[in-house]
Amino acid sequence: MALREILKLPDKRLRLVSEPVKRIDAGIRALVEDMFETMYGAPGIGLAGVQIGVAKRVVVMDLSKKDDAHRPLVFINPEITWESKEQSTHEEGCLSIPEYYEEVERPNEVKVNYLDLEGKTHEITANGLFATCVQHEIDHINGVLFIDHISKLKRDRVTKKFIKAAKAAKKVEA
Ligand code: K1U
Ligand code: ZN
Repeated sequence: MALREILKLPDKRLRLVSEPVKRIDAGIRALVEDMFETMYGAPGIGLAGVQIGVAKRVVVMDLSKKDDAHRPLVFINPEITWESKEQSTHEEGCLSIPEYYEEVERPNEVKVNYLDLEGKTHEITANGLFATCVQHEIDHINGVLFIDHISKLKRDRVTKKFIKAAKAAKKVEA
């Protein structure tokens, strides 16, 4: 298991469209372990492979409450098969855009088809925080960030802030 670096805005690799997983092998199982260690370490409630630089359609999540037992969830090749017409708004954050939170409107309920680590197909219905988080993570594997769902003014403002921070960090490195 390894704690991996989480890519931050404006890293262009966050805009890659991830490739489907063809075979669930030891490499995928090791990737999932690293993703859980990285997500719990951050801490966060979800993580997509692309956020640690692995553009494969793998997502992990854990929506359990702080002092409760972990409830790890793995989604391989997840696909939204249905979304409700009804929309709802929730505040979102992103480990690739640390300390920035904004309200995002999305379908209230979605059905998601995916494979588990054994290669078995599942279809789940998600609502509330589960629906918000799974849509946020599926966006990641399609190269979409939650700031793409907010106003251009807000998106430009946060993007500029992160470009400036990345330049300052590069200067310190040099
Ligand atoms: O994909 C990511 O960047 C992870 C992100 C998931 C997410 C959060 C909220 C709404 C939609 C998607 C995060 O986990 S941000 C951190 C966070 O929400 C959190 C951190 C510690 C405790 C509880 C929540
Ligand atoms: Zn995110």
